[in-house]
Amino acid sequence: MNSPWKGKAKATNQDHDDLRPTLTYRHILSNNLGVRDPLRVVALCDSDAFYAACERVRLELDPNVPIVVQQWESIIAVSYPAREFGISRMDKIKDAKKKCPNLLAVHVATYKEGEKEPSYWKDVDTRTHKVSLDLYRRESNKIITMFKEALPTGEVEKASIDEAFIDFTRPVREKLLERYPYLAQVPADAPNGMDSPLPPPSPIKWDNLGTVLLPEGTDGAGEQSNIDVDGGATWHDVALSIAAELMRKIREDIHSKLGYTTSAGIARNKFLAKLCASYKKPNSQTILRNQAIPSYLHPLPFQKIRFLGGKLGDALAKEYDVSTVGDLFFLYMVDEIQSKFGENALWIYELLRGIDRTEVKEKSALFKSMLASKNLPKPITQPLDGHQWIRVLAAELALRLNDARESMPTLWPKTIVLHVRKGHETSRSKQVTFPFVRNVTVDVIAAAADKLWKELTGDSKTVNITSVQLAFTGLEKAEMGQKSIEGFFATRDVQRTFLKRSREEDEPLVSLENTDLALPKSSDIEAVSFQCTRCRKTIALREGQATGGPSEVAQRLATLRSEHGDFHFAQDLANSNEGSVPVPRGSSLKRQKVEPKGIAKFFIQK
Ligand code: DCP
Ligand code: CA
Repeated sequence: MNSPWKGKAKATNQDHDDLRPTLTYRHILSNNLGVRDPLRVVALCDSDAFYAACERVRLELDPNVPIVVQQWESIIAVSYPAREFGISRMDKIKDAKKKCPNLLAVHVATYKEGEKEPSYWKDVDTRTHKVSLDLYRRESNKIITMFKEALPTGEVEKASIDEAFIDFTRPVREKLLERYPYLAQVPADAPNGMDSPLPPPSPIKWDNLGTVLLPEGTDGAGEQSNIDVDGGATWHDVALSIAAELMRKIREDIHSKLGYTTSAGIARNKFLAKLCASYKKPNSQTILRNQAIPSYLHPLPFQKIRFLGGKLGDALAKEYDVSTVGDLFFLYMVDEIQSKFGENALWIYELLRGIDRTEVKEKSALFKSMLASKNLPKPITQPLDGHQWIRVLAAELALRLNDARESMPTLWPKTIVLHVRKGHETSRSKQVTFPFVRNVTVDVIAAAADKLWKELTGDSKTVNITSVQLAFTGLEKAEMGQKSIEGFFATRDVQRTFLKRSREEDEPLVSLENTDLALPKSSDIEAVSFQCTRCRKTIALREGQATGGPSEVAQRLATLRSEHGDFHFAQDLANSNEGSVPVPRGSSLKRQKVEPKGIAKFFIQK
């Protein structure tokens, strides 16, 4: 295969040939608006001081009131008026109050033993209460719904509780063709038909569209003053300005309808949109024009960039004595690096140029599992004491499932999983098919979970459980073949029936879908290891564990199998809450066979 670096070795600072591509009628009329579309526009919209804003709106307070949200003794959100007193998340409540005596500190809502709903209790205690983020999830969903309703042809991807990526490419294209209908007609005298270049756009009025970052020419990034007209604009700049108009309108609507201010970054891809979203906060939006990309990126310390931080960043900084994106940019011209890392470093090469072809995509996986968990400051020692925590976790799952079913009435969990950690030992889990009932109440969930709890604790007189997690997995819109499920929900009383699978038995201790551990084969029973069909690793009993009678060995192997399942379970749950991590782009990138050393190890496609 030809090297993707070909021709790049002699690149210069001007090597940003993708920044001003020649646009043709074929581009503008294409219906295939993928990640390589030259008029692609993406925004990242983030809510300002989100939890503090949710509490301010709930309490109907004046936006100028300094307010922080606390969780036990820590501050987790600081409103902008409170920030003016120098208060930050790092402060202890006591110190924050010294900085601002009028500070309002609201403790997050909590679930309390014996209560079905979370609330704002007077005395909260981590030994008896569990944090509830339900208010913030609900408010977050309202904001996401507003994005989706305002942009029926856009794509919205929730990136965290208060951030979303929005792909404006299609809505912008529609507006572009509506405003400049002459773009939809290839002129009769166009020299190359569809492949003829578009005429230059009219100058753009940037005023009131946000902070526009300066193109090259000054030291690093700067702001473009509110110039009335911009003669050097490209069609991509026009696309950005249309997205900025739409974004501003949605942000204004969110503010007037829900009371939240937001900040957005608008650029040609997710990486850059995210990078400039916090350029100016609060209640602001920043536009990064393609011409400004090099001057914006180069002065940034590269280790601050999400994918270039951590161990990879440390290793690069140490080995090459570099600190900024610009340093790395020029370093990457060097043949040595190219031959050393080859294709595997291509994604860094592209990132340094502000290229990111990650899609904006709604994550349906968001609904695949729902987890309520509690790390216990005081471990459970009596098996019977587990019940109260199970009810607390069941209350949270009931609330969250019923909330989700408001917009998706047939949403149904296939399975309920109970996961406990015993002291510092490894954790265990049990799962069972979830009964199909119309009303998912705390009682129904707690009954299923209690049964799992009994199975996990067995006949033990005492236990040492330091963490309890209860999860719904396999959440999907239920289908009942011929019968209308809505009819079922509308007409029947609470009754137990089951989805396709009707066994309510102890299933393999592997929890999430896709977790596909090999079931024991007869030849495995006397074996001392098994191969996980998911990660393909051979998992073996340790020396000394493989002794004893066949049934003892089989029992230990079964325990090992279940613990390995727990490991995947924990990993899946963690991953289901995280955004995607970029991997080297292009399907042609191959796995390395030889275990690489030094920095090279960071460039393997996982
Ligand atoms: N959060 C948290 N613990 C943290 C960081 C954040 O509980 N260590 C919660 C509280 C925040 C919310 O997540 O309100 C969103 O996090 P952000 O980092 O976006 O911070 P804010 O929205 O509070 O402030 P900003 O205006 O800087 O975005
Ligand atoms: Ca935020």
